[in-house]
Amino acid sequence: MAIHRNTISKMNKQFAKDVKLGLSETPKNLSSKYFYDEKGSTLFSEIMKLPEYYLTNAEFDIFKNQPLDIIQLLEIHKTSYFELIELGAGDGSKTIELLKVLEHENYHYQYLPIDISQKALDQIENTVAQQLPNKKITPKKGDYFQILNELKNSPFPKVVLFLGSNIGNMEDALANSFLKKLSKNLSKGDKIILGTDLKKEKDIVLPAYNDSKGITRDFNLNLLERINRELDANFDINQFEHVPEYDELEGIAKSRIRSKIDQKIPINSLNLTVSFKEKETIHTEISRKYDDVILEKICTNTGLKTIGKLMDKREYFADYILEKKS
Ligand code: AVJ
Repeated sequence: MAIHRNTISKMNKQFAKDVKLGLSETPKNLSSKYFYDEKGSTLFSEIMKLPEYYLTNAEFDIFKNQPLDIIQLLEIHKTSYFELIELGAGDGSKTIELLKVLEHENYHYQYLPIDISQKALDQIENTVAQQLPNKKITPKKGDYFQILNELKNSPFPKVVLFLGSNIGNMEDALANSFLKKLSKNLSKGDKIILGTDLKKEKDIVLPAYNDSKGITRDFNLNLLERINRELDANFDINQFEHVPEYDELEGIAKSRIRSKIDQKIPINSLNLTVSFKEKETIHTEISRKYDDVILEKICTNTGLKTIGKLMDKREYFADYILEKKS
């Protein structure tokens, strides 16, 4: 038991630090990167299947219906070998549609999904084993940039996939520095496929973050439950609510957790008691929605230029093809 507790406390040092800081600031905040523990990852899989969460289907549509257009925009030749690197591949269901066509068309490439979660990598290996039994893939477990840095030494052209509008969780300035770092790990001519959810009416966006089954609510409030589990706290999630909003003009969906009452919550592992006023909120997530102007803005001084854009038929979602020009 002691060993068990020790291992856990070691793993959660950064989490503990970030929770302590975030809940001491005004306004209170917690990073959306902490959504994805085991329970959160399961809830996110359920979100992706919800009718209101149009993002996954829209991007799947692009990969299912326009793989040849994607390949054409990537300017890759059947004779030359390339590396297809995916950052945070999830279950790989979109990418597999591209892989199927690359296989069928006899392209020469290696598929390298990168994830910090071994479970995610196992899932991709299974998907590929089932749908393309002859394709050997090269999963890499670890930090995106650490692995990209290792891969930088290979002499082959690269295509990096960063799908699902995962970039949308970053403020624009952070997205810009993320793309700068990514670009530094690439060579001239390399490509990126960047999945982005597009700006659109509130009637479509907001329900994606406020589904009728309440899965997104559970996903958001799981952050408090995670603090209970990992930091020995006492949040009663019935005394908190999920508050999503979408500002159409700004194009950012925001999620907060709001206290229903005045309350004080002890977080024992942090030696901290957090006070909430009635209606006080914790900021937990932003989901940026893009257009060409914002995309260009986050590409500023990255050396990356848009050379193509593919959208689903409803034009809800776009996969931008970026090229490293300098
Ligand atoms: C995985 C970051 C793309 O922001 O749409 C889903 C996460 N949050 N429902 C998103 C999420 C609430 C999702 N991303």
